[in-house]
Amino acid sequence: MTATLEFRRVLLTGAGGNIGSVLREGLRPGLEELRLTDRVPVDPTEGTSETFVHADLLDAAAIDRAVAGVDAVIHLGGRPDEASFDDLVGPNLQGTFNLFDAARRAGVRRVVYASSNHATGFYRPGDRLIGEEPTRPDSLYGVTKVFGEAIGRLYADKFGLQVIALRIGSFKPRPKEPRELHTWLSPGDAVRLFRSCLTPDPVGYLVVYGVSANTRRWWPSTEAARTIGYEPRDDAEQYAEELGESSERWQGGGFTARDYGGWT
Ligand code: 15L
Repeated sequence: MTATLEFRRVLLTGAGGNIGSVLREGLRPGLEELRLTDRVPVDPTEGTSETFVHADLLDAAAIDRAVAGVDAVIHLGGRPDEASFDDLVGPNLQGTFNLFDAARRAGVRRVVYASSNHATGFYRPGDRLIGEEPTRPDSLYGVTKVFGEAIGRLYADKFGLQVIALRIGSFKPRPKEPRELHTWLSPGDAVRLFRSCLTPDPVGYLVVYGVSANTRRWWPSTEAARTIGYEPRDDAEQYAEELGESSERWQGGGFTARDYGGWT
């Protein structure tokens, strides 16, 4: 867990959110600075390498200040769920552009982008996805994640920014419903995953599913995961008897329903 990291000064956007709060402690070892940013105040842990820069993703000048001088960015910020287009367009589209463009102009070498399994939610449970299939978003939220991946790909190809898009499954202390026997990402594996994304080997553009070593995972380990050295350890199977079989028609579960998120 304290392996040498190539990227010593790292910015974490959305640091006050669900995943950000859990990652902080596990990311800190080996870093000179873990710079936190969010639109809400977040207290850096005293006596550690954490600092805090207050910034709204829509405020390009504030994002420039947040990004200045870091080697890598882990971009978790934005809305993490289905919402109206009006509510998603700011944080997930404009905000993601602001972040990538600030990184480009500041000479940041790597951006780790928190995408989602909902970029491919309209695949069947039997489809074993490796990240190279066409996207099939299951929601407007999923569409915004596809946009973030596309910006990442553009910036990798055009500007040489190293980009890893993580299609995160269900990040929770433990799986709570049958679908999550397939999609669970444990907190420990999330730390392993994000730390893997800071290892030295140069990457161009990679897509990796963020999932634990679940017996029933839909997303097998891939060349891209091996490139960054991600080796998950946890398995949702221990909860299988309690949770029962999942009967999803699509991988995206509830997000695929016609009325999910208030469509009329
Ligand atoms: C996500 O992308 C969401 O942010 C999270 O709230 C869960 O819905 C998760 O996917 C999931 O698929 O379980």
